[in-house]
Amino acid sequence: SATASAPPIVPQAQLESFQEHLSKSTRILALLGAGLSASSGLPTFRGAGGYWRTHDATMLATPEAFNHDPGLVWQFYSYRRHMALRVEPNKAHYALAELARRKDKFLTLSQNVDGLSPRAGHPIDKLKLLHGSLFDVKCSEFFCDYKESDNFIDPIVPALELPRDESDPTTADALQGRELDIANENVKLHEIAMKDLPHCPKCKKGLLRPGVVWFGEALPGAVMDDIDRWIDESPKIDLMLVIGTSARVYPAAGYVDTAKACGARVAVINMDPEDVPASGMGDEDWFFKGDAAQIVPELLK
Ligand code: BV8
Repeated sequence: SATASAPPIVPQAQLESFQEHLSKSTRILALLGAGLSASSGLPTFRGAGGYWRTHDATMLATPEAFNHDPGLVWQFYSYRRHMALRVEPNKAHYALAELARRKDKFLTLSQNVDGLSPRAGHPIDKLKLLHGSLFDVKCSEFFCDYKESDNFIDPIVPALELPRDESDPTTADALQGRELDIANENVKLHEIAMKDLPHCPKCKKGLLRPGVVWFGEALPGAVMDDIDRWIDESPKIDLMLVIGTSARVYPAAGYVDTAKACGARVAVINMDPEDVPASGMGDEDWFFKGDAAQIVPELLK
């Protein structure tokens, strides 16, 4: 009996018009966000149960939070390192890596720090990690230049071992009745003695910190310069892919406007049409609603 054919992941007419443009594109820019990794099992920042809601990540992903309570911030990052190490890249990560191998003038800008694009074999010369990586660590002392990449030790120090049930130590219920209010300097989570936190092997003095860009910190200058040089080369960008991101965090989100100013056509892939802010969007050429892990491989076939 004929199997009931599943409804197409992407409406045929939209797919054809996109693929027609893709085949002729000579310079493509992609901006990736947490929605790309959602299907791999990593909660997005603001999705249900995502980090923002439970951790108030905007409070934790800051230099102030780290200076005030490095043990708490390290628990947040150690938990995310643990989660990211336990999941796999999905078909969309692989499809983007494949496109990068196929198209000479293609550049992926990822806001994600989860390490899944590198693990999918994305050519690193065509992948810019705008916000760093959970698996980079560096010395937090301004005078020390110690940096380490691909640190996959989990937990990075024994004191950061997760509770037996691997529950996230900093979610709202884990804090039941405990104040987690950094701004008002209230009680901390269970104490981790400073001496048990990761320290810099070079200067011996400083605490190591996650090699990510916190709110209020500048994105790596060299990365931004590389991107600007690439954008200024000819031919101009003619296609911009905005995948699984609410495009609310700047300056990363600004690249969408830059591509549009170059005359690029814009394809947005997002689970929630309402979530992509009007600014910089709303007049995209294609909006593909649904799971990036399903849609992106279809589009890039
Ligand atoms: C800077 C690393 C200046 C850390 C991150 C007001 C006050 C304070 C600051 C600001 C302000 N206004 C603007 C700013 C600047 C600030 C900013 O933009 N804030 C926002 C919140 C307004 N930006 C900064 O601070 C930047 N630095 O400006 O420095 C400066 C300059 C010179 C010198 C000194 C200083 C630094 C920003 C980098 C912050 N670090 N990450 C960490 O991860 O812990 S940002 C972090 O959040 C992520 O990296 C990501 O970029 C962002 C979350 O965004 P998304 O990835 O889009 O995730 P989100 O959950 O929001 O959305 C998921 C989307 O996927 C949704 O649309 C959803 O519908 C969709 N989706 C879900 N499931 C699926 C799906 N789509 C498809 N398929 C699915 N299955």
